[in-house]
Formats: sequence, structure tokens, C-alpha cells
Amino acid sequence: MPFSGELSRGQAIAVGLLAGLVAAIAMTVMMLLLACFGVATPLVIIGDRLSVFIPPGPFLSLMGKLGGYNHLKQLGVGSTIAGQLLVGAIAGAIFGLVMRGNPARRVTLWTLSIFVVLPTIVFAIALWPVLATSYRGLPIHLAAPVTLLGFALCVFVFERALVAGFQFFARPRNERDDRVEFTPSIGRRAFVLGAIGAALAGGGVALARKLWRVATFSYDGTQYKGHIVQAITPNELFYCVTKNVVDPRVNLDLWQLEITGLVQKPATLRFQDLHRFEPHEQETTLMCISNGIDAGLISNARWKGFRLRDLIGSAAPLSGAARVRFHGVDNYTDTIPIEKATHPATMLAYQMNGAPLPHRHGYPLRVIVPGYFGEKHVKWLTRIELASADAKGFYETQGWGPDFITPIRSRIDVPEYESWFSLAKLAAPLELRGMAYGGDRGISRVELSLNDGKTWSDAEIYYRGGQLAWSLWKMQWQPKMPGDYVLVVRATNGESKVQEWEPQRSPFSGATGFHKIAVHVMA
Ligand SMILES: Nc1nc2c(c(=O)[nH]1)N[C@H]1C(S)=C(S)[C@@H](COP(=O)(O)O)O[C@H]1N2
Ligand SMILES: [Mo]
Repeated sequence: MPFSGELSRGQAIAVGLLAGLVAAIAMTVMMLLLACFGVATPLVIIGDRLSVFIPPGPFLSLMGKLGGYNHLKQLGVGSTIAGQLLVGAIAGAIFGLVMRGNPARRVTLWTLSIFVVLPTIVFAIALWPVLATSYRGLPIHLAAPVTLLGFALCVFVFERALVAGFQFFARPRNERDDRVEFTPSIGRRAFVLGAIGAALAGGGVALARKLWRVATFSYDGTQYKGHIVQAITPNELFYCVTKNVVDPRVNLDLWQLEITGLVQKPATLRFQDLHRFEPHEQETTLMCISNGIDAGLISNARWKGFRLRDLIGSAAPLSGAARVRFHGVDNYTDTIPIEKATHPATMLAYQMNGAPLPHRHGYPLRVIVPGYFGEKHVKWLTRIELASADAKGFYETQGWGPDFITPIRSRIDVPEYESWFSLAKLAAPLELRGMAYGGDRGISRVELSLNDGKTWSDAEIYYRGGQLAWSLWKMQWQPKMPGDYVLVVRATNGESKVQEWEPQRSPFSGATGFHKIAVHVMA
């Protein structure tokens, strides 16, 4: 026996807590480092796993309380880190108590089993559905083992750091001296370990800041509305919604597109292989299911890519194939009926307004499903799976839907809500402008009411986006009298269906109704 020292109960707990905390910091730093390389870590996929259990009602009210989706994500990552540090410190304290009798005992097998193998098994089981996540675009079958390996590495760092940290206290001060004295050196050693922990934490903060700069917080929820609205939304202004904290940056050398499931000829394609399909270009508007009546989670672009039906056709679907399920590299999935998937306007896009698809909009390939809510337009696509039955998508599992076909919508972009005008100063009529969107059925008419819906007159459609895109409208208005005006807009789609409020439609299937604004005219 190298020494006969024994820690008091209190000392064992204190030393264990400190060693556990420092080890948990080291583990968290390892996770942040892996995250910089696009590996999925518990910091984000625990949130992915749990968020599907939050129904849209509580989800929206939570978002309201916290001040938005981004704050919800920050809370998710923050509490995962805090929870990790807490669990690490507690595990360290228990470890300290167990080791108290013989602090310098050699441990490997049982610490490895308890701190590495066991957590990895629990992690694999609890997070099974979200393991296949890769922010570099690894194929699904590789993404899951890489995530698991990354996690095992992180808990291995924890285990090694805990054991080393604890033994740092237990080691005799003088190698030849077998009388171990914990005091007064215990305080000094705690200081040294604490300093190491603080230095590690500093490194972690530096990594976290690096990640923060590329995180989605700066752009998730970007809206496009108001006076800036043009026919085609510039890529950098296009609305954006993502479930991710840090979006994928796909490496084309790792990425592949699989066509699997109920097909006779499953295929795995590299990006360059796609060019054997005939290119196809079209203008299409996308709108998020959560887009409020007056909101800007809607934008329009020209997309270039391939018709999905050409790819599906090349794989020879079996007769039972009724649904097509898309998988993104970020483990986002959604499903559409085969009839919609093989419609000539349903496409896979690799270009947006003439430029390669921006990373945040799904580089290198995304789905475009005209007339369906944004949810179905899966970004960072990596697998197309033909199936017999429906499988709920990411947001659908939360409780969004069940209807994913966009209702008719229109919006007044100019003037702003609660604008004030003075009749005396009006040199020319006011120009009212806005958009109207009819899903994949186009827009045939836009009407405006200046008296809260009592009477209507036609607006001029000055930009016709065609079947799949929004149209833009305008109207000159010369107010005759001062007063408070309530302006309302309503659109008619290409099938003569007039926009309406659908009280029977679930609010989680997208809002219906009319955009109204109040405008005040003074003498
Ligand atoms: N892989 C993946 N695809 C996704 C999402 C996502 O988080 N991951 N978000 C969806 C949602 S909710 C919407 S509204 C649209 C938004 O597309 P955009 O950001 O390009 O405007 O992408 C959809 N596709
Ligand atoms: Mo969305």
C-alpha cells in the first residue's frame, strides 16, 4: 500500500464534487469541440428529442414567455449544460464517497463501466430516434455511429478527468512519504484543480462563442414583409425557419442522396450524378405553417433543380408505395403523398434565384412542394424513402397540422399598421401595396375594403407570380375625409375560391382570415 490515508466523509464529498465538476467541464468542452466539427452532441439533440413532446399550444406560449424560438433553443442548450455539470458533480461526490476508504485505489474497469459504457447505452436508447444527425452531411447509416462514438469519447473524457482529478488529491505529497497528509495541502490541491477547471471553462466559453457566431439565433425566424417586399425575395432576405441551433454545413464529399424503401432499384447518388436528370426551373412561394395573418414567414424565389418524379421513376416504385418520406441530414423528416411527390411541380432544388442553395436554405439539395406549408420543404435532403404508410414529420409529431395545404392568404404591406396621414400634406394619392398567395392555384383577383369589409373594390395585380407563386397588388387611395379607416384585403385564387375565415380549421393547420390594418387620416 503506497499510503494509508483516508479522507473524511466531508472531504470525500467535497473533493468528489470538485473533481466531478471539473470533469464535467472537460466533457462539455469536448462536446463543444465535436460540435465545431459538425458532430451531433447531447447539447442539441436532447432538445430535438424532447421538443417533439411539446404540443404546439404550450410550445407557442413557452416561446411567447421566453421571447421566441431562439430563446427556447438557448434555454434548451443552457439547461443541458447546467444539467450535465450538476450530474457530473453529483456523480463525482458519490465517486468520492465510494473511494473514501482507499483514495488511491487503481480504478479502471468499474469506472469505465459506470461512467462510459453505462451512459453510452442509456444515451443510445434514450436518443435513438435522433442519433442519425450530422451537421456535415454524413449519410444516415454513418451519422448514428459517429454520434454514438462522439458521445462515448465525451464520457470517456469525463471518466478519465474524474479519476485523475480525484487521485490528484489522494496522491502523497512526497512519493517517498507514505503518510498521506490531506491537510493543509488539500486546500492547495483544490485550488490547483479549481484553476484547471476555470481554464477549461474559459476554453469552453471561447468555443461556445465561436459556435454562437454561426448559430441560427441571428437568422432563425427572419421575416419578409412591409415596404421591402418585391416579386422575388433576395436570398439573404428570404424568411427562414429551422429546428437547429447550428444549421448543417454539408460537405459535398461526404454527402449522398439515397432513394430507398418500396422501390425495385434503390439508388445512392452523389451530387454530380444528379445531373443526368433533366433540369427544371420554376418560381414557387414558401410559407411556414406558423405564419400569422400579418407576419412575414413567407417568401418567393426561383428554384432550379430536378423533378422529384424523375428520380422516383428511375428507382421504379413498387405498387404499395403510397407515401414519400424525406430525411434531412439534421434528422428532420416529413412525408407527402406519392401523388403530390410525382406531380410535375414537386422538385428537388439545388439553386435559388440563380445561386447555389445557401446553407441555411438547405444546401446542397432541398425539396420544393408547391402549395404545401414550408414544413414539407425538407432542407439538406439526404434520403427519399418510399413507404406504404404515413410517418409524422418533425413539427407534425409536436402536433402541428393535420392539414398541410396552404389556405388562401393576402397581406397589406404598405402602409404600415397604425400609420398617420395628414390630408393637407397629401400631394398625391396613397399607394397601398401587398401580396396575395393562393398556394399552388395562383391568384386571380385581389380586393380591398377601406371600411372594414362593408364594401370592396378591386386592386390592381401588378405582378402575377403564376400558379405556384404569390402575386403582388397595389391600389391608389385618395382619402376624402379625415377619420380612422380599417383596411382589409381579400384574395381569390385561380379556381375562383375566395379567401375566407375557416373557424373549423385547427389553428395548428395554419391561420385563416383577413389581414386588417388601421390607418388614421387627419385634416
Ligand atoms: N431539414 C430541415 N428542413 C426544414 C426545416 C428544418 O428545421 N430542417 N424547417 C422547415 C420549416 S418549419 C420551414 S417553414 C421551411 C423554411 O424554409 P426556409 O428556411 O428555406 O425559408 O423549411 C422546412 N424544412
Ligand atoms: Mo415552418
